[in-house]
Amino acid sequence: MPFGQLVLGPPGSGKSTYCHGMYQFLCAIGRKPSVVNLDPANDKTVYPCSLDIRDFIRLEDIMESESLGPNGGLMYALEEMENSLDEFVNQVKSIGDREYVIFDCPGQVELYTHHNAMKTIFKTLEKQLDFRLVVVHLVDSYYITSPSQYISILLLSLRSMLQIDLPHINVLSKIDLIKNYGELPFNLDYYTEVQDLSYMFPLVEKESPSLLGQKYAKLTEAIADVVEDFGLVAFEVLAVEDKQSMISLLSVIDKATGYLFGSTEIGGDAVWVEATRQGGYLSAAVDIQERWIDYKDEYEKAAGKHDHDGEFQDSEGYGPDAADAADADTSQTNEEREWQEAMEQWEREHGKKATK
Ligand SMILES: Nc1nc2c(ncn2[C@@H]2O[C@H](COP(=O)(O)OP(=O)(O)OP(=O)(O)O)[C@@H](O)[C@H]2O)c(=O)[nH]1
Ligand SMILES: [Mg+2]
Repeated sequence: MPFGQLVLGPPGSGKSTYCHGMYQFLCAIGRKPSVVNLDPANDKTVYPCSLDIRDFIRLEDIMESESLGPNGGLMYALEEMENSLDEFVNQVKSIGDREYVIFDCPGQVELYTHHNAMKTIFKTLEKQLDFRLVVVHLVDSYYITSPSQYISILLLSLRSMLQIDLPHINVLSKIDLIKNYGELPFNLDYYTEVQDLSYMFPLVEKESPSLLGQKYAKLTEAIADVVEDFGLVAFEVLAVEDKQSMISLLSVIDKATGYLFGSTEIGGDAVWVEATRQGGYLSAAVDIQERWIDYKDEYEKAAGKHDHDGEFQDSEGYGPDAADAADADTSQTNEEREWQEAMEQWEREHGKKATK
């Protein structure tokens, strides 16, 4: 039974970067992933692409032939794909390593909130190819810096959960940048656990002092009530280059798909599976407020990283297939050492050998 991650989120939320990072990370732990580009606008795939929708349909061609703008063109392209689902299913079937597939999806939010094409495509993968799927919904953590935008992303996440109707993991991406945006009124856990939203209301009102703004504040409060009533939304945090954050996220994803509880692992990652089954890597998880805000610099100093003032260095490889071939040898050596240390720590904590 194949497993799949459907990577969704608004434009620029970090989907393609995540697909690349997750691909490298999975390679490093011994799983054999494939990546499928489902975004007809994504003409710069940074990861090794096992199937690229752009080989069949390209946004710029649709825009020209149908005289549509980028949004209309994308909807049209996805509807075309929905109309040729058999062809798509055959293409996915023909992927060599298709036991674990990461799908890089387009960024238009209407595709996840009310349009049916994506949902039909995902459900077909589930039904016809027996995929165990999980949605990884990325939202830029910048949005938590504004109270009303925070409520908006809660609604967006809830809408996507209800529309797509698959196991859903919401993620605040680019958390390494959050400290640069200034002080937050609450600890990070408040935002990730979606705690009592009534604390947010005075801040929303302060944000919009005009008369129209007050009505807007009331609307925002009503939306917050809806989100709280459902009680479904929560967030993980992610900085793609930070291994601990990838480890935590993959542990959550593996639980959601049931990968951890499968009878056999699908390829070479027995150590990972055994350790996460017993909570070994999660027990090493750090407090996110401390890690990303209060003691960010100390953590990074301890890890031997230089402060790039928030500049994202998209070059650190997780494994042998890292895109930056020049650094491949060094990053592989570092990775192996860190992996070895993590394994030894797990063995110490559990008082037994990890089986490989
Ligand atoms: N600091 C930081 N930057 C990131 C991270 N992830 C992605 N980025 C940056 O965010 C920008 C957008 O990333 P993409 O991966 O192209 O985002 P996307 O969601 O695929 O964008 P679209 O396909 O256009 O919707 C790039 O400049 C990335 O380098 C992260 O974890 N930390
Ligand atoms: Mg992209």
